[in-house]
Amino acid sequence: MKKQLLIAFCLTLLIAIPNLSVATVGAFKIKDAVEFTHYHTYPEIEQILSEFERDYSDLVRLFEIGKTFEDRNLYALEITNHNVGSSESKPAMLFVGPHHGNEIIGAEIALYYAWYLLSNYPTDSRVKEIVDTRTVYIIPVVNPDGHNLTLSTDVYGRTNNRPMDEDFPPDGLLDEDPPEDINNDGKVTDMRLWDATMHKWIYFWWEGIDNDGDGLFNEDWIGGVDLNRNYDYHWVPYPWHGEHPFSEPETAAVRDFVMAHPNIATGFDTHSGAQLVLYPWGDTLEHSPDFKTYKYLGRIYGEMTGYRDMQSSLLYPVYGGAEDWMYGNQSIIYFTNELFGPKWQYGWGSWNNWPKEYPDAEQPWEDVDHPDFPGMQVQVGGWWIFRYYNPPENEIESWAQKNLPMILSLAEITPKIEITEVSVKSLKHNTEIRISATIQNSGFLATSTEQSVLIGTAKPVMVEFRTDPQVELVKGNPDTSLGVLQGGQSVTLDWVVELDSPSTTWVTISAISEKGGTDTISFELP
Ligand SMILES: [Ca+2]
Ligand SMILES: [Ca+2]
Ligand SMILES: [Ca+2]
Ligand SMILES: [Ca+2]
Ligand SMILES: [Zn+2]
Repeated sequence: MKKQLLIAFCLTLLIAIPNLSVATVGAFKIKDAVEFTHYHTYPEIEQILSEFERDYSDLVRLFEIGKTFEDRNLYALEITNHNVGSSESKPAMLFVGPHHGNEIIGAEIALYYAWYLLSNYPTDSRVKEIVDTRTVYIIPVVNPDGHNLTLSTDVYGRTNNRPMDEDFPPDGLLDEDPPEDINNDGKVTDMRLWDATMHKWIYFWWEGIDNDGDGLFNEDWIGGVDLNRNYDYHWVPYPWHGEHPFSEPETAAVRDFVMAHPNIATGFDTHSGAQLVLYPWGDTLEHSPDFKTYKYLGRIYGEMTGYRDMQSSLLYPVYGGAEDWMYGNQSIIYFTNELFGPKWQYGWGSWNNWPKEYPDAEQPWEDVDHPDFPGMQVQVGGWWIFRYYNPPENEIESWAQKNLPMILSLAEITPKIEITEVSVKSLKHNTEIRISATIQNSGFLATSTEQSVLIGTAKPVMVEFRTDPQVELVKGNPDTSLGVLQGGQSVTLDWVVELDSPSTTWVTISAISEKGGTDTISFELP
């Protein structure tokens, strides 16, 4: 007669249901240390990052991940509670700040996100859950050289600062004619010249002089490689895309960091100049293999932010962009927000109406003495391009708050592997024991993207069963592949072990997922 249920125990872990409702974040706490009332210079950003590392040592590690062309440090901030599991054993979310140096609002939102997680950790259960069970990586600025150029000169520092001849045909001179702030009002705007014979204004896109005397104005700016065209996914060879994929130190640093952290399951990238939630593909109008997921999440994130959601390529095609590489190559569910600017709801025409929302986007025209046009009437004014990409300083915080629910959600929706239930039953004479374990993906996303399955890089969820080498495994495998686990899906596995005689031995069961993290349970038998 079999004795049944000699011992049985059951572990039921709390399954966190990802918060996908259109809810705002909780009440904001009194801020300490960081004020979001001005645009931080890169040295100030570096200072804040090191203060985070100093003040929150249990939760933060700061990595230097490379150097820019001008030798500035590039950083990745890691946030997770190291006391409840290593950062590598948890599913991760990646925040990527500005590739385009003029879109500096993205750097503020990076800081805001980090500050929000750290300062609210002790008191906010939602933040605590994220920081305990997920790893968040934040690269605050991909293009600090352009960020610095923009903040210090108001020249639109979109590209990186590697000198490049942008004349067509090339004139052999590098960066010889950037725009200048002729009237010293701190703003680089547009310029116009009065044509007395035709009785009309001749307009120039930018304020500046013809530095090299070639008859062209502002035709070769500082730098020239658009970092968001330098990734190795459907890269195409234009001069401003770099010499080859990852030719630039900034993108190479991002690549190396991402490839060294395969636990990254979701990502959020910042751009500006519109108000949009974008998702892959960027280079084609075709739908991606994960389109359904993107569309579903995009709608929710569009509601959360108030931005329009759409596939990236509907804005304009981007070849060699970060988004396509992160998703297409690294299998990260990756969104890009255009954080601030004319609402795309009205198409490109909305650029003309933007000064109605932000009057300083259009500056009054003002006479200047222009060295290239002596005795002629020249005015500077018109579009102040900075305001088409970045909100006034007193609105930085509100634009951060607008984006935060989506950013928090992206950390919460990762796959998450958990061993939710274990039972142990004695089958006969205390020597044959059956062990069952239920492995669940308690996250919203599947453990692999459809794209990674398609290109053959998807890693199956593996379950390892380990026990004393003396113990014979009579049923079940030491290593079991579960393939892909969809969000919420669970699988129960059985093993039967035979002991020589009733004795105590140990069992360790681990469930391992590249993007869903690792869970391990150890216990003793019988
Ligand atoms: Ca040139
Ligand atoms: Ca140039
Ligand atoms: Ca000016
Ligand atoms: Ca020139
Ligand atoms: Zn951009």
